[in-house]
Amino acid sequence: MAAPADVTAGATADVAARATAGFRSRYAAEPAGRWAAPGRVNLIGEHTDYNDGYVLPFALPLRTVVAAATREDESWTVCSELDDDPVEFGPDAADEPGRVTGWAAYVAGVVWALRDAGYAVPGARLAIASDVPLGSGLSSSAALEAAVLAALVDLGGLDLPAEKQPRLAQRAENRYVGAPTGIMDQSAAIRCRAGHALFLDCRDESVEHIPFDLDDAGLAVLVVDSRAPHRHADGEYAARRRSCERAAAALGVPALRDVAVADLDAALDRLPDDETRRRVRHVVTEDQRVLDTAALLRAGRVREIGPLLTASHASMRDDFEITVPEIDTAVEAALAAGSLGARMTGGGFGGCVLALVDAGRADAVADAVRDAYAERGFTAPGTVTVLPAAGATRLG
Ligand code: GAF
Repeated sequence: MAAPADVTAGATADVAARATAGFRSRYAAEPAGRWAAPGRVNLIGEHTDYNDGYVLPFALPLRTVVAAATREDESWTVCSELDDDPVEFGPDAADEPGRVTGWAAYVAGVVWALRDAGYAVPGARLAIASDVPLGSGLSSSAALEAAVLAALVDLGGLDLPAEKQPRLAQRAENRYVGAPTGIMDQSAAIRCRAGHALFLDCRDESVEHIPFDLDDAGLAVLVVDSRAPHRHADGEYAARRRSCERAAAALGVPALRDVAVADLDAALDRLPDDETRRRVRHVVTEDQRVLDTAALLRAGRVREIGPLLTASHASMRDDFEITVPEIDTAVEAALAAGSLGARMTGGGFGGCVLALVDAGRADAVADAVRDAYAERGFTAPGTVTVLPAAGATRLG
């Protein structure tokens, strides 16, 4: 990410042109269309999705674009601007989770999930270009899944409405790729609306698009890419999930979402060890912070959500233990420089921080984070301001 610039304008045009150029040069043909899906930041609600709880992400103006066209035979070829070698697979590899690996697994996973659900997926050629940074916790994988899914659904004329697509894309990631993620990222990539945050109930997948008008409030969201190397992120994520599921079983509830904040102390008393108690406290209080944040946004009181964001960070740092020194440094520096609130966003162990700032302070806050990084000897962070953008769409 570059420097705090506003990436809202122009990003999609560029990346779409790159996807089209990639298609033409690889396949010597014109694509039938181009489909885009965004990365996301999560305003609040971390590790609540797989506990059947609440999340409040919004889509980024950074997108992945797939240029695609059908082919006669039942096979799929996919190329990416980040890889010189295209990947080709047929129904055998598509039907066996894990056979296609690396970045193309997300594409094969979508084909697998569609076929597994009984859809007649058309054979296709696809070319991918993306502005969503990889490995920064901004959900580049869900953006890829959502863009490929939108393309195949359209090209095949498949009857799969947008509200049913996130679960299918999540299955691709869980079952084909093998990552035990929840449903937040795919929902954000598919169901977000420009200018709104997506309030999602991860149990019944109902959504509310809540206006999140930063300009109107004189505010900006600064996203800081911590550039921290992901340390054991996959294993630690899976361990957190297992710990939550064990705790729910011990408490005799279907999921931690079913523990009310008012009953939290009594629930904690019934858990076997301090670590599990802290994991549960994070999830239960985080769900409540999402509800409180959503209520403030509905009331147009955007400025007041800052303390909830900061409390969410403390909970992730102290109770869920998913932050790293670079991330904590960025949050502390952003707060010291006058942010209204700041927190890590995404699964943790690296990734990005978001800070809610007065629009005129974005540069100063970004500078303060860079200075704090330099003092600690960390690799310089990336910074960018963002506005809530739209979910997956076919481009004109
Ligand atoms: C990752 C996962 F993919 C999401 O499902 C969610 O659990 C998130 O981490 C943490 O809130 O992005």
